[in-house]
Amino acid sequence: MRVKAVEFEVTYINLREKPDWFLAISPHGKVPVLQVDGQPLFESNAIAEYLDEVVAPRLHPEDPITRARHRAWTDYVPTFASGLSVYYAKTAEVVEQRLEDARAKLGKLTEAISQDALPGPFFGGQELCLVDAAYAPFLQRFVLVEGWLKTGLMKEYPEIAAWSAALLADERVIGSVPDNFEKEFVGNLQRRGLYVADLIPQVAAG
Ligand SMILES: N[C@@H](CCC(=O)N[C@@H](CS)C(=O)NCC(=O)O)C(=O)O
Repeated sequence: MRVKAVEFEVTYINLREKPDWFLAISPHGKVPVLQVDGQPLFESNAIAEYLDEVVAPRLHPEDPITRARHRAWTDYVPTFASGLSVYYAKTAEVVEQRLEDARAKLGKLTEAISQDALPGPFFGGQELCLVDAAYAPFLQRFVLVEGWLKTGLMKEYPEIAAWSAALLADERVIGSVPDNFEKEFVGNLQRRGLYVADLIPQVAAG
């Protein structure tokens, strides 16, 4: 199930071996890139906003103030994600050292939810919105890693846990990654030699 009924083709890029054609269209050598009529669009938010403008249904709120606040919280994604680098630490000591910073970022996101998103279940209320789309990939990964690392962080922030649960149960979020997502993700954690990789049960590690 998709949010937007639009024809598209996906090409997954091996980021350890980027093809030349990809480097030619991606100004920072990063994914995602969306090719529209031969024009490459880059930066997730720019791509999401473009699609929201050209393909119904509109996910951004109608009210300009609400929309601006939604954009502002979407801008917070990179800071939020950097705070959860606790999950990508190489040793147990570094996990400990990064917990406080993670709490600061989770606390800030809880403020966002309390001020702009309640009663949920999604950030914009009953309907999925672009803020959900921006955070979902990060929450999807953090929830997986938390399941193995068990820092207890998600339990400390019930609003974020509830939002994550709503997103992770949504068919549109589930369908946003390929079937082998967890296996590929685990392989990536192992290749990077991260602390959490040693805690993953064999069956998940495949
Ligand atoms: N601000 C960019 C960030 C994109 C980004 O960091 N992509 C990562 C994967 S999630 C990537 O392509 N990394 C490859 C690299 O930096 O070599 C966006 O939101 O599109």
